[in-house]
Amino acid sequence: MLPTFTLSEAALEGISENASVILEATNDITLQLLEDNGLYFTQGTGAVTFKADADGDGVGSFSMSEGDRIFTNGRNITIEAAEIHVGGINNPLLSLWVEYNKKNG
Ligand SMILES: [Ca+2]
Repeated sequence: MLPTFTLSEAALEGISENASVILEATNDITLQLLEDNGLYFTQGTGAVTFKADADGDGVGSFSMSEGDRIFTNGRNITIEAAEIHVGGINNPLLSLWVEYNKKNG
Protein backbone atom coordinates (compact mmCIF):
# COMPACT_ATOMS: atom_id res chain seq x y z
CA MET A 1 0.00 0.00 0.00
CA LEU A 2 1.33 3.40 -0.96
CA PRO A 3 1.71 6.02 1.73
CA THR A 4 -0.82 8.84 2.01
CA PHE A 5 0.24 12.42 2.51
CA THR A 6 -2.03 15.16 3.73
CA LEU A 7 -1.52 18.85 3.07
CA SER A 8 -3.70 21.28 4.95
CA GLU A 9 -5.95 23.76 3.24
CA ALA A 10 -4.02 26.52 5.02
CA ALA A 11 -0.73 25.22 3.60
CA LEU A 12 -2.12 25.30 0.06
CA GLU A 13 -3.61 28.74 0.53
CA GLY A 14 -0.30 29.90 1.96
CA ILE A 15 1.74 29.09 -1.14
CA SER A 16 3.40 32.38 -1.95
CA GLU A 17 2.08 34.36 -4.88
CA ASN A 18 4.86 33.84 -7.38
CA ALA A 19 5.88 30.32 -6.44
CA SER A 20 5.09 27.66 -9.02
CA VAL A 21 4.21 24.38 -7.41
CA ILE A 22 3.48 20.88 -8.62
CA LEU A 23 1.60 18.56 -6.32
CA GLU A 24 2.14 15.08 -7.63
CA ALA A 25 0.79 11.70 -6.56
CA THR A 26 1.33 8.19 -7.88
CA ASN A 27 -2.43 7.64 -7.74
CA ASP A 28 -5.18 9.78 -6.24
CA ILE A 29 -5.32 13.40 -5.18
CA THR A 30 -8.39 14.21 -3.10
CA LEU A 31 -9.41 17.61 -1.84
CA GLN A 32 -11.32 17.01 1.36
CA LEU A 33 -14.46 19.02 1.98
CA LEU A 34 -13.17 22.47 2.72
CA GLU A 35 -14.44 24.19 5.82
CA ASP A 36 -15.47 27.28 3.89
CA ASN A 37 -16.12 25.34 0.66
CA GLY A 38 -13.36 27.28 -1.04
CA LEU A 39 -9.67 26.84 -1.70
CA TYR A 40 -8.39 30.38 -2.15
CA PHE A 41 -4.98 30.64 -3.72
CA THR A 42 -3.00 33.78 -3.00
CA GLN A 43 -3.24 36.15 -5.95
CA GLY A 44 -0.12 36.03 -8.09
CA THR A 45 1.59 34.57 -11.12
CA GLY A 46 2.84 31.24 -9.79
CA ALA A 47 1.29 28.28 -11.59
CA VAL A 48 -0.26 25.52 -9.54
CA THR A 49 -0.37 21.99 -10.90
CA PHE A 50 -2.16 19.00 -9.44
CA LYS A 51 -0.86 15.87 -11.07
CA ALA A 52 -2.53 12.62 -10.12
CA ASP A 53 -1.48 9.31 -11.67
CA ALA A 54 2.04 10.62 -12.04
CA ASP A 55 3.25 7.11 -12.89
CA GLY A 56 0.87 7.05 -15.86
CA ASP A 57 -0.55 3.58 -15.28
CA GLY A 58 -4.11 4.85 -15.71
CA VAL A 59 -4.96 4.64 -12.01
CA GLY A 60 -5.27 7.94 -10.24
CA SER A 61 -8.01 10.50 -9.98
CA PHE A 62 -8.30 14.09 -8.90
CA SER A 63 -11.42 14.53 -6.78
CA MET A 64 -13.12 17.27 -4.90
CA SER A 65 -16.65 17.66 -3.58
CA GLU A 66 -19.31 19.06 -5.87
CA GLY A 67 -19.94 21.98 -3.55
CA ASP A 68 -16.31 22.99 -3.20
CA ARG A 69 -14.67 25.57 -5.38
CA ILE A 70 -11.11 26.53 -6.26
CA PHE A 71 -10.46 30.27 -6.52
CA THR A 72 -7.43 30.66 -8.76
CA ASN A 73 -7.09 34.43 -8.23
CA GLY A 74 -5.36 34.89 -11.53
CA ARG A 75 -3.01 31.95 -11.29
CA ASN A 76 -2.84 29.19 -13.83
CA ILE A 77 -4.18 25.96 -12.44
CA THR A 78 -3.52 22.69 -14.20
CA ILE A 79 -5.13 19.42 -13.23
CA GLU A 80 -3.88 16.21 -14.75
CA ALA A 81 -5.29 12.83 -13.83
CA ALA A 82 -6.65 9.64 -15.32
CA GLU A 83 -10.05 10.80 -14.00
CA ILE A 84 -11.12 14.24 -12.86
CA HIS A 85 -14.06 14.98 -10.57
CA VAL A 86 -14.20 18.67 -9.83
CA GLY A 87 -16.56 20.90 -7.94
CA GLY A 88 -16.15 24.43 -9.19
CA ILE A 89 -13.25 26.49 -10.39
CA ASN A 90 -13.70 30.22 -10.78
CA ASN A 91 -11.64 30.48 -13.91
CA PRO A 92 -13.95 30.97 -16.90
CA LEU A 93 -11.81 29.16 -19.46
CA LEU A 94 -11.16 26.20 -17.24
CA SER A 95 -14.81 26.00 -16.27
CA LEU A 96 -15.76 25.80 -19.93
CA TRP A 97 -13.15 23.13 -20.49
CA VAL A 98 -14.44 21.09 -17.59
CA GLU A 99 -18.04 21.43 -18.77
CA TYR A 100 -17.03 20.35 -22.24
CA ASN A 101 -15.25 17.32 -20.92
CA LYS A 102 -18.14 16.39 -18.63
CA LYS A 103 -20.44 16.36 -21.66
CA ASN A 104 -18.04 14.71 -24.01
CA GLY A 105 -15.87 12.71 -21.70
CA1 LIG B 1 -1.08 5.61 -10.96
